[in-house]
Amino acid sequence: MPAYSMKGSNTLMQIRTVNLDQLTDERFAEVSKIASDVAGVISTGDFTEGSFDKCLKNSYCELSFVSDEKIREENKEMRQIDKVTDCLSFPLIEMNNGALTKELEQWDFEQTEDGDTLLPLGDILIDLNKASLQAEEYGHSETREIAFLIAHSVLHLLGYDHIEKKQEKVMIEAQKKIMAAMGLASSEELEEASLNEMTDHSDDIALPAGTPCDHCGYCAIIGRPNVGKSTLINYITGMKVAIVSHKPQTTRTNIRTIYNTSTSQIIFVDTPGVHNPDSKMNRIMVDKSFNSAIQADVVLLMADARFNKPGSVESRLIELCKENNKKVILAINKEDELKGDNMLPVIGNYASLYDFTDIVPISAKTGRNVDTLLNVITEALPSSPRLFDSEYMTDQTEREIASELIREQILHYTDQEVPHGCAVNITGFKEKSDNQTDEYDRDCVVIQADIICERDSHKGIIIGKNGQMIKRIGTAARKNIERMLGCKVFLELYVKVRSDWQNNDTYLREFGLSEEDE
Ligand SMILES: Nc1nc2c(ncn2[C@@H]2O[C@H](COP(=O)(O)OP(=O)(O)OP(=O)(O)O)[C@@H](O)[C@H]2O)c(=O)[nH]1
Ligand SMILES: [Mg+2]
Repeated sequence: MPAYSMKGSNTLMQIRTVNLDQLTDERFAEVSKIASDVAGVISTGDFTEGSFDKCLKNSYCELSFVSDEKIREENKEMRQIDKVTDCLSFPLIEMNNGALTKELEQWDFEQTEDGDTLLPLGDILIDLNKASLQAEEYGHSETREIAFLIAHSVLHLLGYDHIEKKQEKVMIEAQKKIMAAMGLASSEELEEASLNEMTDHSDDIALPAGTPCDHCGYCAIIGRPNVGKSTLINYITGMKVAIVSHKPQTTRTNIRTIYNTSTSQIIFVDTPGVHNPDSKMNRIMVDKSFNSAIQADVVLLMADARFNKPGSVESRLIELCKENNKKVILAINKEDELKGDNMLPVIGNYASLYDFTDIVPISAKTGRNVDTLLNVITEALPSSPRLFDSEYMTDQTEREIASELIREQILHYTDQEVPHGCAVNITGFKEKSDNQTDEYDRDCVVIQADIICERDSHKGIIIGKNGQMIKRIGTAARKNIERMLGCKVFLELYVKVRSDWQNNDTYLREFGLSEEDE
């Protein structure tokens, strides 16, 4: 028995279009018509499991046409890819290739004024400007490209994906069927070319630990919260090893990531931002930063170019380096935010404080000068055998990164003290595979996680009205975890209240935030 009852008029799935890109009325009507044609084909075709038919015919999604700027912003927020893209989908229902993977509940539905039940499937954003450029590039009509993108995005809402080859095939087939039913079929190569590409790291060269290196060692990145330490390591590794947010105190533990060239190896330690601790957890975080600086071969002190003078945190860190006689490189980050030659006074204000090995203005966000910084760090490291195999990218386990990717979405979607009072504890991480011979060939991973918060009121905010907030957090986190693991993920989130957990040794240990975890 389903956990819901629905009364509907059994019409067709609707794609409700929204004009956020100042399209003329005529243009908006034209593209809305394409959307409605796609909805018609999907509603009457065979793209969802039979038992979902009634739901599909009483469902809707919202499609907004947006500018380059808006889609870039959303792409960056949701997928950490700072690029204009053609379309983005934000599903609300847990599905796989048109079949529900979790039973629907009453709160998944909305009631209309007529007493009918409607199922919201999620939201889609499409950039028509990008679509036009792509149509030109692929040499087909703009209508075809727009129809393709709408169909592609709706399929995503229905649980189709192209992360794994097996899934990709199913999605391409569905996509082709829709285009053919609309009279817009074209060659297979075009379909495949239009699917988003995944980054491939497979061309890395294998350099085992123990082989001689001209320069090899540890570089601790320290600085106040929010200066961009994690952004820098993600840029350098080309991977999302550390979560980033515009809110301070994002990183809670030391994260090691490794940068290799054929003659060098830098083991970066991203550390929690140094601040005045107000709980046991925050004290532990600051101690982790200090300890990693003390133990490192070279310290990378990161400062924010927009504050042109060192503050108490920078002075305290410089003092620590002096006491321990450390080699320190100063990176002045966010130089993209400065106008003209305002960098020179900032450099001047720091240069007199310490005998820095070098001072390098950078932008961790755009990558400007990061290559120079890497050269300066490499030169400052001792000659030593390679300490880790070059394939080894980070000391974070998949489980730990998954937990951080969930916390990242809590930071993204909630405000004030809620995100800082939360921890995520992975309680289940089960890999499932049909292939008994290859342990890496997993079909999906089922993850259960507790979101721990400090108060009942916070729990209410995280769950949200009708569970909408936890659903958004879960969907966004699941997509990022799937990208990291390269397979389908089923994510179950539970919100629990543990007051004052940040001062409780047992909880800190359980959530991987105790002193002994180093
Ligand atoms: N404009 C600009 N913003 C940046 C740059 N580097 C990082 N940011 C932004 O600064 C914010 C903080 O970045 P993080 O990398 O999380 O900072 P962090 O130093 O690791 O912060 P904690 O983990 O809290 O210590 C994010 O919104 C980043 O997008 C940069 O070079 N330029
Ligand atoms: Mg950080």
